[in-house]
Amino acid sequence: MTSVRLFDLAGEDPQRRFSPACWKTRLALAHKAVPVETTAWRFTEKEAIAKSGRGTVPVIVNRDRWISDSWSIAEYLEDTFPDAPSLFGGEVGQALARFLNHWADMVLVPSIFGLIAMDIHDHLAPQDLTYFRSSREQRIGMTLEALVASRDDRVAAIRASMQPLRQTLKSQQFLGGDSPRYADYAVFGPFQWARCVSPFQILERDDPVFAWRNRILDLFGGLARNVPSYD
Ligand SMILES: N[C@@H](CCC(=O)N[C@@H](CS)C(=O)NCC(=O)O)C(=O)O
Repeated sequence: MTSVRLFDLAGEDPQRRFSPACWKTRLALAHKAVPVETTAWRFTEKEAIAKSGRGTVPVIVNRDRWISDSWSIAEYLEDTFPDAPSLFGGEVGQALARFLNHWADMVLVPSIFGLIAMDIHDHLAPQDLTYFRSSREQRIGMTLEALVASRDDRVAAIRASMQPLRQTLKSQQFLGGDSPRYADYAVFGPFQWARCVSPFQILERDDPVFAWRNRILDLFGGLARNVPSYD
């Protein structure tokens, strides 16, 4: 099988791959056992992914086909490699994974960003610093420093908001049930984002969510564990 190219967001250290969305795709490719070659990509390298029609990663290139957006990529992989283990476990699983993917992007990502924004900044390549700060500060309406200043006061509420996840993982090993599916990778992405750039402890060590996160870190020979990261 020819390998797929993945444009993968990197920090100043080209091995520090910290994008939550790229981690979803990285794990989806591993789940499908698709060989991958990654290209370290920085926020300001828009021209390198112009053929995808978007300015965000992940982007994959399979033969001469360019695909962007982690959800679209997951659907593409499911359709293109039907004989490999399923990412969704059928149409119902796909529909429910869509919800979890949106929950991860719209609830988890903004919450976690408020805890790690400065840590992301501090790991960026020099050429990305101004772009990252100005684009994010415009979005949040304050400085990165002001956003994270109260993180110690906010983390308990963020942990509490994860209660549905925690409760689910008390009765099953994975969001996919007995084995991991794309829903797991979609929710794991934001936790791996934090782990790759920040020593800040988002999850308590006795949290079932932490144990689940460790199970994902162990998958595929420790693919997500054995990278530049904290803890
Ligand atoms: N919903 C998109 C989100 C993609 C996205 O926002 N990616 C970020 C990295 S995590 C990015 O490339 N940002 C580029 C920028 O901010 O200019 C997906 O899942 O692929």
